Amino acid sequence: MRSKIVAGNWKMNKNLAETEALLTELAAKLPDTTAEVMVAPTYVNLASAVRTLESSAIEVIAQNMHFAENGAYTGEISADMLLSIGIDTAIIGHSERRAYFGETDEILAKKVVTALAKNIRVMFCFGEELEDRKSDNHFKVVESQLKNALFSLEAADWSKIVLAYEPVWAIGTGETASPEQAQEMHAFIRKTITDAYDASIANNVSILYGGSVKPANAVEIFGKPDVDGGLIGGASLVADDFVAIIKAI
Ligand code: G2H
Repeated sequence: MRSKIVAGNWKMNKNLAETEALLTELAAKLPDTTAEVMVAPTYVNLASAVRTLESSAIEVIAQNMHFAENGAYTGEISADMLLSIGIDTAIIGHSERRAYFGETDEILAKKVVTALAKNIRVMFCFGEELEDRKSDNHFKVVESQLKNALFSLEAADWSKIVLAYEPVWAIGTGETASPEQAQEMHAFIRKTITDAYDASIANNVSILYGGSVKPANAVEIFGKPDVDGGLIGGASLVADDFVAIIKAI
């Protein structure tokens, strides 16, 4: 059975003191839930976040990682470095990494392979741009993003994959895909995985929706049968909003 997940992607927000304060507030306010709750603070604060949440059910995850094992990659962070501070899940392929840091499907495929080889769970992000949707190419784009980065994996690898569908036009814009648009795409993603692998892999992978999820729209989006939770940006930076979204699952 696939798990429900609510993850907060803090992006490049919150300094050390702010990170500790928000995590402490979140830990205190965390509602009873069967969902996995995760937060991804900035790299420099990951180790301290792990310590702050030591006795909380909230899991700390990374926003990114490099595909190389180690070496001359100035400014990058390896899988082993994450593991060494107790982090075993990484977001890979966020659209901001693709758009601003040149991360191609090919690079992302290498990151996924490295992460899985290190037993790191991958939260793989993908989604079409506004132009793709306007030209009715959104299914084709999503299919090719999945195929290029994930469909060379072995069937067994899929137990360590979480998908996050994030239409780029809905990220940080206040514009959200309608619950129907989200459901339509999530069902398409499951069908694409069924065609490439089989129905049991497709039915067991958690598919999160991301893109301007707020307390006001979370219940409706999470209510759709193929939506297993959300990757939350802006609204995860305010404890009460993130808690309200967790309650919506
Ligand atoms: C999409 C999302 C979190 P936001 O990037 O990954 O951000 O909720 O601010 O649109």
